[in-house]
Amino acid sequence: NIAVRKPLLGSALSGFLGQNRKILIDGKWVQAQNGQTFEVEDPATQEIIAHVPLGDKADIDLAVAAARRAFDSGPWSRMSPGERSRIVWKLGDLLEKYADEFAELEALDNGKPVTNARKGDVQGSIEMFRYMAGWATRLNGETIQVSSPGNWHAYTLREPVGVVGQIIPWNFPLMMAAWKLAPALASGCTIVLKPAEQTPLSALRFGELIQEAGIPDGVVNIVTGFGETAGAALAAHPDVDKVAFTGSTEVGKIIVRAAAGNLKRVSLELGGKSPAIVFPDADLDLAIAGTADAIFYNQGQCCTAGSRLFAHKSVYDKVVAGVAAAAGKLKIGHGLDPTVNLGPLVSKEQHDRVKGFLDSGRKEGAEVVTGGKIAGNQGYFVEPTVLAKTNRDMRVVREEIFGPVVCVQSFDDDSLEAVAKFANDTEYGLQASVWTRNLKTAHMMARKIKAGTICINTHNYGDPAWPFGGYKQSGWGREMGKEVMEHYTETKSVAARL
Ligand code: TXE
Repeated sequence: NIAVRKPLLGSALSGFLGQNRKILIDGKWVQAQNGQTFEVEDPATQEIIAHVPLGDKADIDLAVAAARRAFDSGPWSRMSPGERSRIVWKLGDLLEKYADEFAELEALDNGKPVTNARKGDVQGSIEMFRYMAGWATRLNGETIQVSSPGNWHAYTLREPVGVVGQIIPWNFPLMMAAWKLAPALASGCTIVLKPAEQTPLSALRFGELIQEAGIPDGVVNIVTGFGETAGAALAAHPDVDKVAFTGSTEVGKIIVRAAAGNLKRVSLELGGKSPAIVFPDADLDLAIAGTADAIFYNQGQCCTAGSRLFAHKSVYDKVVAGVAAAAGKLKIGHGLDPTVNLGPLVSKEQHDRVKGFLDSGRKEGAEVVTGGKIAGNQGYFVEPTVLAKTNRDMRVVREEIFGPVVCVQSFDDDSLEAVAKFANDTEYGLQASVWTRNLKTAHMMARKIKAGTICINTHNYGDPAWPFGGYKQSGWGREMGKEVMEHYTETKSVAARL
């Protein structure tokens, strides 16, 4: 009984979808050079909701040239930090003004529940611009006490890195754009943004806010298109100084190779297979609700999703039953229905992929406690699924599924070292959560787990001030916090003989 329905769109949204969409290059909305477009689909109904330009290398070349001009001679990189800060702050205000429209657009394009889109994606993006606005006026160098003999005045300057190519995924389309654009703008860089082909709409709508905020032409260019063409051209472009990428580990490696041509700076936020570990002394109500949310939020399409659930033997049965019961309470349906909390997956490709993992889990002997099948006969829905009695050798435990599917394993070893070893038995290292009432357990585990972000009695945590990124094959560098500013600036050292 899946409620696949499409509520009436607000007039602003219908207006946006009703027009032919264009891409933003040098402050102008233009067609792709080849004149072609591609279809954008509502993943709940499989209806075509928009056509957007099929940008490729020719459009990327024009966009990079515009960003280069805007960086080298435009006012942006030379504007006073205070003025830049004010404009970045304004982007947050404008997003707030149109927040409901953006939430609906995300629900329609990605499939996610509109309530989550408003509270999570859109609010998170607003906060990101406001937080990063503050960094524009805080990019200070240092005076350096050099050890050379004689009189010296030595200091460092922080300068924007230049033209940045930003390639983003489809799981949080607006928020990924905000994570990328906000620090780049605050530091004075200029940008070519390529949204994911599955979800290009909110980035194009955001381009209108870029103009409304008064950002000079060419500072932000937005080109829609496919990864192998537009994305590859951007990653390889000799006039791009840095590429920032969020997506699969497989494509992350392709980006690194492409970037090697001119040794552009690279930051990568890639896949994950994050452990959620429930100790016997955990507040079980909190742990069950939290670990269920860790995997089912955003249909499991979070890079931090708690997809490997480890429960101590003494609480294993309760945790498995509790998470399965939480799955049963989720209302599946069209993301635009405000009462829905599990929407469809983003695309047919993702649907097929997750179905393949469900078949593989069953074949390899996992116990399907609940779910286990695709849902409905229209749209890309999957039942929230709990696979119990899984083990380290199964494909479902080793590979990122990126769907609402959790693999549960039990542990009975009381040594934290041994538990950390289970948690670390993965090529990824993006996030881990530890569920316990014991402070020592919590903070010792935080040290032992090889992951860029550790959550204690919570999961999928994020905040603009909290550095975010991965160990191992989950990526290079950190987004957010003051760490991200390192990636968007170069340090220049100056020494003067007095
Ligand atoms: O990702 P891709 P896909 C994982 C998740 C998912 C899997 C596949 O496991 O099931 O990846 O998803 C652009 N040069 N994540 O195929 O291809 C592409 O156009 C330059 C985790 O959709 O990595 C899009 O803009 N760019 C992840 C972006 O890369 C290229 C979120 C991401 O797409 C390119 C998404 C190329 N050769 C998927 N090929 C996370 N970390 O959150 C593709 N792109």
